[in-house]
Amino acid sequence: MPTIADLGGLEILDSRGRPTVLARCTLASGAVGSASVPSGASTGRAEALELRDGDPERYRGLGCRKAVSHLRGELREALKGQTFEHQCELDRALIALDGTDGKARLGANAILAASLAFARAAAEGNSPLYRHLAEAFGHEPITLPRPTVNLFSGGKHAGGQVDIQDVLLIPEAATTMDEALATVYDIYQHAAERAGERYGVRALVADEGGLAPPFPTAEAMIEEALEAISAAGYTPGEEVALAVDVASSHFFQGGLYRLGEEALEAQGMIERLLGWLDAYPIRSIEDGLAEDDWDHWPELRERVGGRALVLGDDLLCSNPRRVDRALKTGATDALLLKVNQIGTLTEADRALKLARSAGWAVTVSARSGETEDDWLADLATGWDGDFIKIGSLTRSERLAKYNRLRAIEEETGFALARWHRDGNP
Ligand code: 2PG
Ligand code: MG
Repeated sequence: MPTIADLGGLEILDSRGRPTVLARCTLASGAVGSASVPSGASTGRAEALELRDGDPERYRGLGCRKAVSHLRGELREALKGQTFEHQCELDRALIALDGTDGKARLGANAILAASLAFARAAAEGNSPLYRHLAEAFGHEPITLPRPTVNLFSGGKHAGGQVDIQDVLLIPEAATTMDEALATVYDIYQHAAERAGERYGVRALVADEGGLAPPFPTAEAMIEEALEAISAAGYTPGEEVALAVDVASSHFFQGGLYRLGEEALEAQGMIERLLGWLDAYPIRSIEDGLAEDDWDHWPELRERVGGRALVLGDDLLCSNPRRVDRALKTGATDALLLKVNQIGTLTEADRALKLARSAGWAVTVSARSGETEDDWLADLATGWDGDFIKIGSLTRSERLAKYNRLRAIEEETGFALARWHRDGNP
């Protein structure tokens, strides 16, 4: 039975060079686990609070010393010597200690770091983290999540040269992680060369490692992805398909979707997305509508009619209450799971199980600000994610997770998940 002997914290820097939180948990058995938490840029308004120091003299207010001091102080004092038989008991204690709705007092960054570090320590010496997370939450994984890999970036991850945030590759024909990554590498290289020839920006990459040429329109970005797939010798829509993260909350202003030169009402935005589905092999549309546009999401889902996943990120914020609302209103049929949006493993698992109860697909996702920690790969495998979204095959904070997936693949022999709407792979 894991008893916490000590808890510590450290302010470290994420992939944007901004401070974030690392927690270290020592158990009475001597096992030690540490974990660091990521941070978003295109955040949803309903996300749990990421506690920042707000001191403009230091990291422009983004310091995490307060969050770290909570780990070293209040949380350490409260948890030291306590035994938690199950992860959910610790998470419940963390939530109670914070005492606010959105982890606004101690900070979701401190709380999640503690939640994850405890899981790591509990797994240490017993089983690999993916298996520990599976067993702790009653999942029975038999596959690896299929990677959806960022090729082109726009929006808040790339300085807004194109409004939509991501065009991602889904290596659909691949049966192994090994094959999927090799396929994506090939296409990325072709896309980089083509971007160099056309825009002279071969090497410039965005926050998640995606290429960020100054495409004139979102459509041009999507079409260039299809060209790159073909140039690499793959058949778009057969071997490799696309996903898009429209991240439309971030260009929704004054009730209108400001896409390029246009200002579209929700109806117009829905028509635009349906037009993309007609024209391009897109399997998943993330945040096609804005985070508070609840009225129109059910129509989007209905009119998409199962042709692509209607994936909720900012809309759902991995929050069981919002997932429940989406479930009851028929707003989406897929969950983007980012545990730092909600702040503990237990609450994230609740959101996932709710989504699963309605037959939704689940994409487990990294954030645009990441660390070299690789727990996401274990989480996505252990919790049986259909897809995983990490970013491009560039930048070590992304590669740490891909490489961990390769190691898990080697160890388990799991093939890639194959999502089917009827749930029968
Ligand atoms: C998203 C994520 C990851 P961020 O919108 O899905 O791509 O971005 O971490 O900036 O919220
Ligand atoms: Mg998103």
